[in-house]
Amino acid sequence: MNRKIIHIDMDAFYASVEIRDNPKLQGKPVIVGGSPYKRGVVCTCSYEARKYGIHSAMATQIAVKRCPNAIFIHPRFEAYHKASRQIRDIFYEYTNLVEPLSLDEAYLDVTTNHKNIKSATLLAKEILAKIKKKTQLPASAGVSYNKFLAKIASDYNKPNGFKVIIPEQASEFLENLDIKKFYGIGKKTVKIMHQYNIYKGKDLKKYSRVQLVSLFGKMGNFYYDIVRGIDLREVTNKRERKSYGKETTFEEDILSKDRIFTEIAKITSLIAEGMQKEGIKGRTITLKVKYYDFQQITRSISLENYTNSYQEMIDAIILLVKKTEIGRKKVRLVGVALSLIIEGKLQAIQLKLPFIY
Ligand code: TTP
Ligand code: MG
Repeated sequence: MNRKIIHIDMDAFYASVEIRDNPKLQGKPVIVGGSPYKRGVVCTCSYEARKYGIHSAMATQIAVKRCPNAIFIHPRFEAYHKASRQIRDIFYEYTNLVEPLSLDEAYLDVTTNHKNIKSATLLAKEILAKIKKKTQLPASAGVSYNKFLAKIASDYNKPNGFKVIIPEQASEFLENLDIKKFYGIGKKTVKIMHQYNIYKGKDLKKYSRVQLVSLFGKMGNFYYDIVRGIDLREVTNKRERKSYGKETTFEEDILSKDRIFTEIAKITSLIAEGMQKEGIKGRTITLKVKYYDFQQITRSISLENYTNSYQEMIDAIILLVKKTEIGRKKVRLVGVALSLIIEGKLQAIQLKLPFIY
């Protein structure tokens, strides 16, 4: 059965967040990274800055030479993390099979999805619109039947890109694609391929599996497959997640048991909500308390069953609070975490569905 994979990648991510938060930067060459006068590097830059040949990981001293008018901004990671969480929350509205590759990109397997929508094109468009509405940030999407093609598709028309590659188009698309654009073929390999007259997919296709393995080792197998549109890697949400938790540091130290409990309840409710969205459950609940004098304690309890229910968590936490000095000693921080995490039941793929775009 053909899968339906969407790859979403935010455009000029850090720079777009900066431009959104300071509209005066709109249309200008914006560089997020180190200072242009020190030995720093470019994290990313706006598409306007890219016209000057500036790119990620370039020394800022070179960037400023290429574009003296560029506006340099120090990264604000908190803002990027916030946007990243927002887009992930949107992804989980559609499927549990979300595989983030970094803060700004993820694969989604929407073969079956929470909306019961068959068209992956429609879903991808809806996701892009939601991202725009929620974050006011630009993103690109690629839709295809495997990860490799979905990733290439999302990169194809950036920024604000959208591309679908259906199975019938894959062969021709890949034959005409520049080898440099093949995700997974690094710069050094491209150089070697050029020496063997491999510039496009169709040139790569002339080499047998045995030849490619003898040239590139194990990776030769991968190259042989991807140029034929074969990539069986699954979208996996099985990140090794050991715990799921949140904590709050109070603006001032608090003595009141009620006030502290209200904060604990808030955190717990966010944890329950987050875990339910991701379809994960935990069995051990830990309460962390840091007192005004920075003394820190943790109290844990293991439940009989795995849970992501707010009520079950809070019932256990009430017992844990009794084992602390909350109410008797001022508190500066509280945290709650669930560990022994398991994935919830992944949606079973039931039917042999036609590949509808
Ligand atoms: P990318 O998705 O590679 O780049 P981008 O989102 O800035 O631009 P686009 O996808 O439109 O080509 O990386 C996402 C963010 O990760 C990027 O905004 C900044 C950060 N990053 C670095 O800090 N250093 C790097 O070398 C790279 C590649 C990215
Ligand atoms: Mg990006």
